[in-house]
Amino acid sequence: MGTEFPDGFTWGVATSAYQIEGGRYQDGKGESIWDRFADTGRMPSSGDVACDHFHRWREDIALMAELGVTAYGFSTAWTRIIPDGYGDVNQAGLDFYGRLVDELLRNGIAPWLTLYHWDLPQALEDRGGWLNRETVDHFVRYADVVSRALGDRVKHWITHNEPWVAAHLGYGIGVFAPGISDFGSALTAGHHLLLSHGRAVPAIRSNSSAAQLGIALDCRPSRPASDDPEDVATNRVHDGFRNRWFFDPVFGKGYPADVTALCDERQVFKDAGLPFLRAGDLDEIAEPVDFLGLNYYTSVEIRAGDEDGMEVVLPAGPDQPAGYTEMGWEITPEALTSYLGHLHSEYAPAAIVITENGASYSAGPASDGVVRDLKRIDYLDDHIRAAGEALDAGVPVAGYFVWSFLDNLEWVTGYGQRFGLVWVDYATGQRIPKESYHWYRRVIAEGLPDQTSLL
Ligand code: IFM
Repeated sequence: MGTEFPDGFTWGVATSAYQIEGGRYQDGKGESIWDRFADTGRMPSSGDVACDHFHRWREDIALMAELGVTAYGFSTAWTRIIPDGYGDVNQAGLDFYGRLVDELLRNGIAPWLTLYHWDLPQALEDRGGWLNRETVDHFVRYADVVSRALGDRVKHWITHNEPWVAAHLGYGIGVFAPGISDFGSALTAGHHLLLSHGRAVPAIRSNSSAAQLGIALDCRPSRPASDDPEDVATNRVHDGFRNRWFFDPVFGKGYPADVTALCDERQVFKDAGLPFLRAGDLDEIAEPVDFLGLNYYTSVEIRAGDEDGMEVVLPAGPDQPAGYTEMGWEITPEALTSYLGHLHSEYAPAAIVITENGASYSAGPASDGVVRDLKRIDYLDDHIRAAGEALDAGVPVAGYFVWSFLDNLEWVTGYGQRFGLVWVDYATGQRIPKESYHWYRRVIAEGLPDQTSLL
């Protein structure tokens, strides 16, 4: 017998603005670092049109309603609302999200609004981006503007999605926008992202007193390749840089001492310690939240000599060995169960919501038009079961969002990686619900079947 998910459990789907909206030049939208990254040839395709959700949002919400989700996780594009990140507010941008939220509510779907899914206004990047502490103030103002406008209707807010990615891929190794490669910069950007989270929480609360607030942290649970003390030590370092560096300060533990010691040892900032850290910052970052958002896809095995936390498993396309998705990510649902248990015992968040989980498989429409994405169903089934096991063991898992609702722009890997429950024909914009969509609809309506075995 599988887990019974309680009444009130949140079943959702998620997307992000740059990955689906398109509408780049519409209604006064400003330029983001991802627009610039695409324009300068740093990625194979741009999000200029993407899924054209900017025009097709009613159709998309109708598909969500049919799916039966109780929540939709999406992000607002800062540049639609404040085109330069500072300065004038663009009412047309706010109105777009206002219409979206109203339509969701009309369909009984709770909007879960993420303020930042990596698309920093380019005008702020020109002033130093997340390396400039002033960006924190601009973000808090943006949070205030959005929550003033939508806080009467939006009751679930996420400040940042995956700050590790924004900091390390964007400023540490430069494979993501804005394309800066400097380890110290990644730590600086990460700190300012976290500080802006902590400061935005009270700003949002003051505009939306009944709101539930959180942050969505990505993770790479890791295990040592062997009992060899060097593998064990390297694994600890990996976990420190990749996971604890973000989870610890959000939950009041500050930056992990073993990792800051390593930064000193490696002279990341010469002898300056952590120069971005000011008195009071850690208290602000630890502002209490109502839930922890967890984005989980995979876990990794670490051995001595591996990069200590900066691992980026590059996609290798559709010819992956069994046990891997097309992103080249190993399928490890058991690590989701154990990591949820670890988060519960280590940090005791009031609730944990799995804000992203899903798999990239390129299966498309067969000659009969049906998209038989059975591997995705298997992946989702395994992971929902894994979340259920944690719930059974007493972890307060309160919701689960599939990444993603639609196939969309998978950042620097372009449109080839498809995570959606709904197939998107990028030439025409046509949407085709995949078999996984129909399967998820039954899970939401009836619960998990005792066993799903498709492959
Ligand atoms: O598509 C991304 C999303 O933007 C953030 N989390 C991981 C997803 C899959 O790579």
